[in-house]
Amino acid sequence: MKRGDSQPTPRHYINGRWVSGSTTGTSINPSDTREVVAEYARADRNQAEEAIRAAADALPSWSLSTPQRRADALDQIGSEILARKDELGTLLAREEGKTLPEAVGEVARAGQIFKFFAGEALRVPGDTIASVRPGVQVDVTREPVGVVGLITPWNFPFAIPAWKIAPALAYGNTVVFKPAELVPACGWALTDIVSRCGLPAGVFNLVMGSGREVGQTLVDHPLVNALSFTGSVPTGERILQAASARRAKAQLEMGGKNPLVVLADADLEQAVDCALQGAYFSTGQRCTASSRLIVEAKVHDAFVARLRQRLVDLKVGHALERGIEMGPVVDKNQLDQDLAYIEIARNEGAEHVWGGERLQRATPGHYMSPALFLARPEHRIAREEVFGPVACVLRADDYDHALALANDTPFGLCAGLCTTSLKHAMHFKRHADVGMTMVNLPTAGVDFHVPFGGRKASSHGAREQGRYAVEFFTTVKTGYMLA
Ligand code: TXE
Repeated sequence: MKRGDSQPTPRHYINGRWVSGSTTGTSINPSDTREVVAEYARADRNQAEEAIRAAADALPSWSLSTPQRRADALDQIGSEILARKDELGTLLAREEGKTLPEAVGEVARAGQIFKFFAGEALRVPGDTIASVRPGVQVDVTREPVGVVGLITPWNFPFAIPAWKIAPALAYGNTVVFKPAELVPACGWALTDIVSRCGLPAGVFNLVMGSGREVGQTLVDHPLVNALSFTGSVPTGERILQAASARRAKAQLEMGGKNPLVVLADADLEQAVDCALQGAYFSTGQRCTASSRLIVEAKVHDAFVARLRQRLVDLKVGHALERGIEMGPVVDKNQLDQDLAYIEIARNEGAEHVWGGERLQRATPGHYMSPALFLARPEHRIAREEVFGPVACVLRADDYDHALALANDTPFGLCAGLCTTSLKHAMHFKRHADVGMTMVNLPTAGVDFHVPFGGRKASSHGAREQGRYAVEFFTTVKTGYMLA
């Protein structure tokens, strides 16, 4: 296997030092599987425990650090990420396979998140409230929740770690960060930047390796006070059970089967654009992807014809190639999963419109064409998260039927609506059973300074991002004093 041009050799970062792993692993470029992106250290249980103890030892002092110190550190991290966004974006595109513009955009967002939480570190909220008893003063203050374990997926290897690490540090917690195994170089590059912002040893630790060994050690360890996880539903459920059993705080962001409703009065070009971006960009590997396109009967055929044409024209290829609109699938396992769902859809009688085939390109990679089916609500392709460039269209009789279909899912992350009707837009915003709604916008692509999260099987615990992140990363104390 050939090596990448500037191949990093990621090591763990434990107690302020870079350390080798008990074993090593490789991450591979999904656009060109001959290319090793990184040979990285893999931790065992002992190293994970070492990182947890370092974070626990650093907690008493860091939890009392001044907001100014935390703000300065986060601001410095954000500045460096933003200054290096093209270089880091290239690394991300090589390791995860999203297109270069998507990758640079994600890195920039990570930088903005650190800048945002630099500000929030200076605005830790609290209350003073009049007591019901004479002469008594009451205040409500927030303290760090403690040692936090951050377990992240491969699909946003800069942005998701950023939106967990930044608030964790802003509110005075210490961190053990475990990135997904497919993207160690991105986790390491972020840690490299964090390691140079003046944090005391042990405040921030990186351990790479398997979910089963390293991740599970974080989940089970009594010194880890809180766990913030993004990933699949089965793993999230296991983490929740284990965390609840030992009363650790848990925040979970998991899957989605997000609807985009297109009403007959919508601007059709805009609706097709929303569907294309929401369902297929980032190769459909987003928890906010619109994988169910619910279209009112009157415009159903016209919508399908236009979307099909856009899919025929969509340029799929090497993530670093100029003009490419959709990169490869992240790895062979995910590609197999995507192709298996194409088979399931065909076998269950969904009508194939376009795509869903393996593609050959100049470099050997995990390429597939974007897939579109016409489905019925009971089809698995309309109910289960595929996590690839695969979407289905469901026909709706009218708005009420479309809303019912939109809510007919175990998930509840986000929901989109394309319409020119203010009445329907307002109704949908209120009645879609999700954490985020988008009107005349793609379901994927959200702001960095407002809450992110869902309902039902999609999420558990306090919201991430924006001012609401304070809920998870702090714990409240009520103080009474006789004046
Ligand atoms: O997810 P996992 P994977 C879906 C998507 C994908 C599938 C599997 O369908 O095909 O999940 O992806 C860590 N204790 N999504 O395997 O297993 C793991 O190492 C503690 C959708 O990547 O959930 C990684 O760091 N940690 C989703 C993280 O959990 C454990 C995004 C996520 O891995 C662990 C990602 C354990 N026992 C995948 N087991 C979305 N909707 O955003 C694993 N991990």
